[in-house]
Amino acid sequence: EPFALFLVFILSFLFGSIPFGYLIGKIKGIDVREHGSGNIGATNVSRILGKKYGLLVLFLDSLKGALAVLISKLLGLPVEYQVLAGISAIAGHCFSPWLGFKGGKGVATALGAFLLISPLTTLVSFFIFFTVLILTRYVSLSSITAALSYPLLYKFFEKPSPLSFIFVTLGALLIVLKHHSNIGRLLKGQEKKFF
Ligand code: NKO
Repeated sequence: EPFALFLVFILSFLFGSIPFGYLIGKIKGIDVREHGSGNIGATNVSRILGKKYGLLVLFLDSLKGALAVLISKLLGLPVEYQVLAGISAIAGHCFSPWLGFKGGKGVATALGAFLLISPLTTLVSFFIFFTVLILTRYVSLSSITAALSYPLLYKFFEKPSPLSFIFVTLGALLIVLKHHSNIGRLLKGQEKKFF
């Protein structure tokens, strides 16, 4: 039923839109959007409030992406719709209505969502993320590399339908586009290293 399906995507978007990084900053009396990179993601929360809080945000932002996909899995929806639910959660995180349709960059939410879509692909791209991070110390570059390689790895490991492949590619592109200010800083050599 198209209407029920529509509700699943709305619900996924709403899950994704919960800005955990912003909320945890608020609890600590800080608007994380006014410090560091200005992002609400795990990396910036870690910069501002410390590793413990960064990991908490990473966990919660991933969890909401995983929950969105889990719901569509439990409803027995086909993979294409599961991917769309994941993308809805990523979009909710990137364009949160609670933050004036601004938000994060979607990496942690994609990690949780895509872990349920393709554990193998996600594990490998997690490894790519860490390799780039160890080599360059730029979280943004690591995220961008993981996102750009994700569709290719997904195609290789899962042999997805053309539609699933297109949806996953769109999700990855959204993440890359959301890093536009990081890309500008990287090109100018002004991006901050994480450690
Ligand atoms: O503050 O602009 P900033 O430097 O913070 O932050 C840039 C950063 C924003 O993202 C985050 C979340 C960090 C998550 C770290 C764990 C990531 C492991 C990713 C592997 C899988 C990725 C899947 C992509 C699917 C398309 O970038």
